[in-house]
Amino acid sequence: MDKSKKALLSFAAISLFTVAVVIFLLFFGPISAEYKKFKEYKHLLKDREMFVDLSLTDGRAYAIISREGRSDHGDLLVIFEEESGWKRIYENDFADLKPWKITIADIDGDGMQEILTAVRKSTHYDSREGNRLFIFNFKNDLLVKKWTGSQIAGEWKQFYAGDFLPMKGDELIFVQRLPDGRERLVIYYWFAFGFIMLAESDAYDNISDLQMTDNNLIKLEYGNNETLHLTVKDGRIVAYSE
Ligand SMILES: [Ca+2]
Repeated sequence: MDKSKKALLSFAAISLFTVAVVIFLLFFGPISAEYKKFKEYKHLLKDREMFVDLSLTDGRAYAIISREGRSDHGDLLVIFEEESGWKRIYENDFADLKPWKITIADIDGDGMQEILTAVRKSTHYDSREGNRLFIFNFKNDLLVKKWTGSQIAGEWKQFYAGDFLPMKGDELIFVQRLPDGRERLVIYYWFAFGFIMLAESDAYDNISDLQMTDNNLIKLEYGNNETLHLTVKDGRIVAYSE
């Protein structure tokens, strides 16, 4: 084979490889972090159990697990602790609640972490099945209910917790569904015994993710891979401009 053919072949091979990598990253990039985490901790599971969500903090792993191996919601809340190897230190049957998200935050800023779970259920006030927030503390080896809300943020599809505003404790951001199919962000903070709404945003199409990136800064992903930086100002969540 002459030199130019060889060069052409290796060029083709490199191009093909690059295209394959780009396609792989496009399709599997966004889910890989979560998938990797589930895979890394898979050895903690028994039988047909599968992680629905997993939150790691301070030597503990808080998990929503499905005993039947389904991924849309779980039926068990499990806490693992690392002390010369991981141990399952607590579990609670959540079968009636259809839990699908777990995250750890200190909502009231007292130094004790809260366990925040998104569950899917109907309530006394609303017979339709919808997303609700349940908040617990894990105290003296028991799960203690701190707050359960049927009336927060109306109809919502996702929530995030993080400390990006000056008030005490972590704030909550809900992605609220509006009657016209669009979505908006609503921020709540803890005061005394419950949550107070702080601010809401304009409506956007298909909010897919957000990060609280800095002091009073939210990076929003919405629509067709669009990104926007938002900030809280005078009770509104508005576009950030420098
Ligand atoms: Ca707390």
